[in-house]
Parts: sequence; C-alpha cells; structure tokens
Amino acid sequence: MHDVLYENARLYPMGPSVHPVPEGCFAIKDGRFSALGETVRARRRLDLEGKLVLPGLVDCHTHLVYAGDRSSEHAMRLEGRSYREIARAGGGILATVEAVRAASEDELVETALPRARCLAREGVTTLEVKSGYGLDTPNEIKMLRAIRRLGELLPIRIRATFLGAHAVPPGQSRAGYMREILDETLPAVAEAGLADAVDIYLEDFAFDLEDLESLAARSAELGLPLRAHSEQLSAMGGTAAAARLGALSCDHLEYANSEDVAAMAENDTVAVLLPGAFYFLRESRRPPVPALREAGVRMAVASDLNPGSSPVPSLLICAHMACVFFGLSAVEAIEGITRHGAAAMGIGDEAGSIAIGRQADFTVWDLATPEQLVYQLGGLYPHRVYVKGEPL
Ligand code: DI6
Ligand code: FE
Repeated sequence: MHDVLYENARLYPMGPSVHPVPEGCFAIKDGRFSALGETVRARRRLDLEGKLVLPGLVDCHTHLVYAGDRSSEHAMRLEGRSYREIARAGGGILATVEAVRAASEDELVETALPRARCLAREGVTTLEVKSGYGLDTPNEIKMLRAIRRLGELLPIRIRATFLGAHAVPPGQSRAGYMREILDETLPAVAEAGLADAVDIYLEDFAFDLEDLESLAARSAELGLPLRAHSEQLSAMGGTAAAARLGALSCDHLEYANSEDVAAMAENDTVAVLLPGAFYFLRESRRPPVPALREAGVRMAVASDLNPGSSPVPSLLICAHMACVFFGLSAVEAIEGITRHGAAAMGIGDEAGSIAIGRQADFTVWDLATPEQLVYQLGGLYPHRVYVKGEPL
C-alpha cells in the first residue's frame, strides 16, 4: 500500500527522458517515489488538477554564505572599472574575506538564511554552497560549519564545497598559501567531514594549472570530488585540465575553446553555466553552447549567488537568462536546474529527477507548459514544493 497517489498531473520526471509521463500520476511511500505512471492503491489520493510537476530544483553553484556588502564595487564598475582591476587592487573577493573573518559563525548563518530561503521558495530543494571567503583554516572551517548548520535549519538538501583556493590571502604568496591548503586546511576539513567537494578558482589573478594539479591529487587522496571555476574571464586551459583530472564540473566557461569542450565530453564533465555573473559583470563573451550541445556535454545552470559577481538570489531568473543570453532551449534550461545540476554536484543518482526509489522532492506549478518556466522574468513561484513527500 502506497502512502499517497497523486493524479492528474502533467508530470515531467526529467530523468532521463524529458517527455511528460502520459498517465500523469505517481505515488509516494515513506518519503520516496514508489510508483510512476501507474494507478496504484494508496491510503490517500490527491488530484493535481492538471498542474505541472517537476523534480525539486537544484542550484549547484552558490557562494551564499558571506558577510558585508559590495555595492560600492558595483558603483565603480558602473563608472567603468573592471572586475579584474578591482580584484587586483585588493577589492573583490578580499573585501568579502575581511567581512567574513570579522563575522561570527552565527552571523554567517543568520545572514545566509534569507538568501537560501529565497531559493527554496522558488522550488530549490537541493543547494550547493561554497566556502572561500575565509582563506585560512579557522575561517574556512567557520564558513563550512555555517553551511552545515543551514542544512540543519532548512528542510532542503544542502551540500558544502571547500573553495579555499578562491583567492590568495593578503600578505601571503600563492605557493605558500597553496601549501597551507594542501597540508593543513583541506585535511582538517576532510577529517571533520565538513565538505562534500573541493573547488578552485582558475584565473590569472587567482590560481593556475599547477595549483589545480596538486589540489586534485590531495582531494583524490582524501576522497573528495573536484570542481573548478574555469575560463570565466580569460582562457588558460583550466577547463581541459580539470576535465582530464576527473572534475565533476567546470563552471563559467565563457572563454572555453574546442579543446576544453572535447576534454569535457571525453571525461563526462558537466558544464555549469552562470549567466548571473555574465549579466552582472556586463560580459560580452558567451560560453560555447552550440559546441557543448554538439559534443553532448551536459549543461547545468546555477545562480552563482555571491556578493561580487552575481548578487542574484533567483535560480529561475538565471534559467531565463541562460535561454536569452546563452541560447539554451526551455527544456535545456530546465534540465540545467534539475538533473544536470545534480550531476554537477555528483549526486545525479539522488536528486534532480523523479524516479522510483528516490527521495520524493518535487515542485508543482500552475503553468500550462514547461516553456512558461523560463518565459516570465522574475516573480514566478511554484504552487507547492515537496521534500521527502511533505509539503514545505
Ligand atoms: N564565482 C566566484 O567565485 C567569483 N566569481 C564567480 O563567478 C567571485 C566571487 C566574488 O567576487 O565574491
Ligand atoms: Fe562561483
């Protein structure tokens, strides 16, 4: 006997087929999907009145734990200064580092909660959050603990990524800081079970391919999967290198070339597109979406929610922008915020699609077609969000 049978839904399981289930029904038992497209016997029956049903959404790349405010940099950019110039002059990420170091773990949790709630309200039931504004062992650990606490305070699934290699802290050499990450911070983070993955910011003012290699080796020893920010503002071959090192995802990719795309295809690396940063930094170069599509690289879309380059607490606005700016189809964008987002986090078998045996995280929408999800820009919310079969 199943717990609940949901009937009369336009059900898009998103995995692997993107077509709706013709029978439009599904059932839940003990918080998991227990039947799909079959009218089974259940304790309760619920008529969804033709509403659209999608998996719970996945935001696979955010930096939503932070302190302080960077609106003055926005003002500087509006006057013509570039993100890179501001970063080189000690602003940018380092400004947030100063604020995060001065904040307590409680303050980080309190200020992050409303941001995470914005995403959850839109139907995000799986969320990734990165560290990377602490840049030393105690402060990185403080951030990661704050991320774990968000996961305890909110009913959604929250995964933590260690991004110690985000910027070189003031007064330190890159090599010296990398040694600290490899010998001290990352082992401490792994030991405490505070991270589910490791990330690195590859850019000429951040970290290089040598750093990537040593970080990949250490992460592999500690059993943590690798991700990379690569080819956002310049081309340095970081994407191809990270893909060959087995990275789950390469994120941004505005400057990725055909070699990067081929390496991603060969290694099954997910391409994470972050149109919020492209928009906010007023970039003009777009990620090579036609080449990624042609090569069969899975494309995820995420908010990149952060104070410097993407202060955009809306995954749906980012999905919309992925269509308008980067040329994704509606279905590609929806795959990007469901199953491919989950794949970028290495949890494609747990989240991002509706399948028998999986945790029953799903969203119900008062929309006629999936296309409508990426049509209206902003102000779009699900009729209801379910986690483990329970309405939020
Ligand atoms: N993700 C990042 O890590 C950096 N850019 C991006 O898209 C920027 C974070 C920041 O400026 O605080
Ligand atoms: Fe990022």
